[in-house]
Amino acid sequence: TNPTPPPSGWPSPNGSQAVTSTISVSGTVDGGLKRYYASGDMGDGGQSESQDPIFELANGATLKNVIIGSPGADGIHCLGSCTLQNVWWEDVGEDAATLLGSSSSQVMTIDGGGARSASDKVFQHNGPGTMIIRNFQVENFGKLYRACGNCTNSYQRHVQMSNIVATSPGKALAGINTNWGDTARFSNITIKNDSSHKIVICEKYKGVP
Ligand code: ADA
Ligand code: CA
Ligand code: CA
Ligand code: CA
Repeated sequence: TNPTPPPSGWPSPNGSQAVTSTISVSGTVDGGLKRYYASGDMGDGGQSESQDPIFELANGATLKNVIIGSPGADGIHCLGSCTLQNVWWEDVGEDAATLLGSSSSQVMTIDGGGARSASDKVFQHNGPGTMIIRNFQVENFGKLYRACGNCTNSYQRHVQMSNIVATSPGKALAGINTNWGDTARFSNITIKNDSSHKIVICEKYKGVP
């Protein structure tokens, strides 16, 4: 096969919009590469777990061409299957995006875009199902993906990553709970500027409900 290389270079925003309450998305929404950032009491983008998402996607929704600025609060939530296409996080907040929902057949697809400055997690998988991350770049991060280690539903979760460029500093591409049957698949992974080999591909955890 001849994989599509991930996009390189960060987009410059077409203007900025302060978001003071979560924007609900259903169907397909094109953000026009505007920068959206949290304002008011949404959250400061630190590590507090009580922050609001900037966007919340209904099952079946697609959000494309969006830049999440700073503060990023709790990023983007998906309530079921969803697609994030060409979405960029300039300074990841508590995390960048979360898959919630309750169907084992749901799929969240992140295609294109990138994330930087994530103190901890970028993509957080709390519901069951599969997260697909492709054509994506990440730099200065904790984990690119984490299957929830303490969610009360001990779901099986799956992740597939392809065409990823991860630039140091970073800790791990994926963290999964092998006791719950989680799986992770990787293809075409490029690690950059990591001469002391600190970035781990997959960390295996024991999930505790
Ligand atoms: C942490 C926390 C989880 C969940 C998650 C999230 O991993 O332990 O319970 O809150 O963050 O959704 O951000
Ligand atoms: Ca969290
Ligand atoms: Ca950050
Ligand atoms: Ca979160």
